[in-house]
Amino acid sequence: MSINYSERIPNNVNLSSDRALQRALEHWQPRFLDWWSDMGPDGSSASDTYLRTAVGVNARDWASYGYVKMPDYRWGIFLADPIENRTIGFGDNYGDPVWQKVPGELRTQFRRIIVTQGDTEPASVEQQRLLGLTCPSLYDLRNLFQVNVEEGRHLWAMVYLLHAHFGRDGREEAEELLERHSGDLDNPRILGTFNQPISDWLSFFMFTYFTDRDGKFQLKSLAESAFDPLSRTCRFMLTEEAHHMFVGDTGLSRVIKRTLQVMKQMGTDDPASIRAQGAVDLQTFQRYLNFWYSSSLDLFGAEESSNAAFSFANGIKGRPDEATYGDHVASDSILKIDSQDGLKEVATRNAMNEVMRTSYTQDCAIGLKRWNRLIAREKVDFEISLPSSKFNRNIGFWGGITTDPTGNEVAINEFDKRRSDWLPSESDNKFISSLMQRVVTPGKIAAWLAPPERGIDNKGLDYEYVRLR
Ligand code: BYC
Ligand code: FE
Ligand code: FE
Repeated sequence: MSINYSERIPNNVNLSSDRALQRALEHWQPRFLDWWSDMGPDGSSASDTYLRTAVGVNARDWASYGYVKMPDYRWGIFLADPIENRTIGFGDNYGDPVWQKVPGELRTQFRRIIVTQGDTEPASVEQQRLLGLTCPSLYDLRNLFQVNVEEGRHLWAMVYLLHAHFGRDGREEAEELLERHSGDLDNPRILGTFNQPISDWLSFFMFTYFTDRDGKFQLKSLAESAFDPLSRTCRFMLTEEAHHMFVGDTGLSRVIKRTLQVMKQMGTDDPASIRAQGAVDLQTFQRYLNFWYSSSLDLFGAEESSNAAFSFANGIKGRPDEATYGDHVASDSILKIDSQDGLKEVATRNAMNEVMRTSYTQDCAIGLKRWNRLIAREKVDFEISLPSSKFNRNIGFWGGITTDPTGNEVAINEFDKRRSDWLPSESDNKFISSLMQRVVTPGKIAAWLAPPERGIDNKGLDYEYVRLR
């Protein structure tokens, strides 16, 4: 299905055939642009950025590259092609045809989940608003901007569903998505992690590695939905999402590579000496990882959740890669989950958040394996690890319980004493901030991370990915 770019709102949903919907979205569009100009990447609007824009929804040739001023980016509404005769893949309605409309009795729950998904997208743009001012290279700046415009488009995707399927309530929710703001004390974003500041690029890479990966898993589970327009929307979003995690994965690899170079040159593993050379010591890296990973684990919700059971039973949200499971109804099995009172038996449907969190953890571990190979190759005695899923949690069985990174419970005063060994401290933040010097000469790269292995779209590393104005 091709994308119509002659319209004000590019789309492949035949928007012009529904005048009321088209008008409603054209009414929302200037508000979105105002929000982008107030809350989007700071000081970026006049610069030409080498961006990819979606031009189709096929796996091959779906994007084209070119210089774009971000306010002119063609945000639009793109759904993956329908799958013929698609049937519901899980829950009480397993095997029935999928729905093109939201069943009346499920409206509230669908709306809530679409709003929650939609809320994270502009939140992340707000969190990353100032990073351009301290970019380590033009290559990295371009990647930041690419992520930002695509998160903006993901907001469009959810706003389309709200407008097209939820009437007046949906339109109101779409307005509110532009009114809540990350970190706003009176009107914050819905989920915890999206109110955390991302004020340096180490945090940005951690966020795109760990938090965008939550996005991957949530989108995969919504791609299973019985509500077909939601499924098709999320399937296309996943195409864009892969690059966000690539930015995190390669960004963190480059930080480690640079640290290892410095350690080798200086013949030291002393954090202070490594810092003195302007690189990130592995201990600090581990603390940032502990923070962003544990915060992202909370995004899956509680281990035992009646919301999750309802969503699964009613076809709202399946498991990522549902087809790989044997039992798609999951109505008479249990899962044993570690709680403070020992192993707790939870009905599988109520444990769906935990099922997803477990697959997420396995996916997170893949990058660490690679990073640890880099470290081992240099004969450095250090292993980066994911902390226990009990560590530093705010949601679920372990919310508010103090443990060490291996998951052993410790008293609160012990936690407070050891906190700066386990989580980024003020002085860590200060040090990392001190590394954040803006580098915008084509081909040059800040000293705290290694250059990328290759450029974007077969362009060289010295390509002028952003023409700053
Ligand atoms: N912070 O029954 P429970 C992305 C609330 S990332 C604050 O376990 P449920 C992206 C919960 O809302 C993907 N509150 O909840 C990444 C509930 O509140 P109420 C985003 C939290 O519903 C990077 C209560 O606690 N997409 O796309 O089973 C850049 C009880 O919890 C949190 C989605 O999340 C938290 N962390 O699960 C850009 C998909 N966790 O109802 C973008 C849509 C839980 O009692 N959302 N609560 O007031 C969902 O599927 C579900 O809402 C959740 C929560 C999985 C998030
Ligand atoms: Fe997104
Ligand atoms: Fe993303």
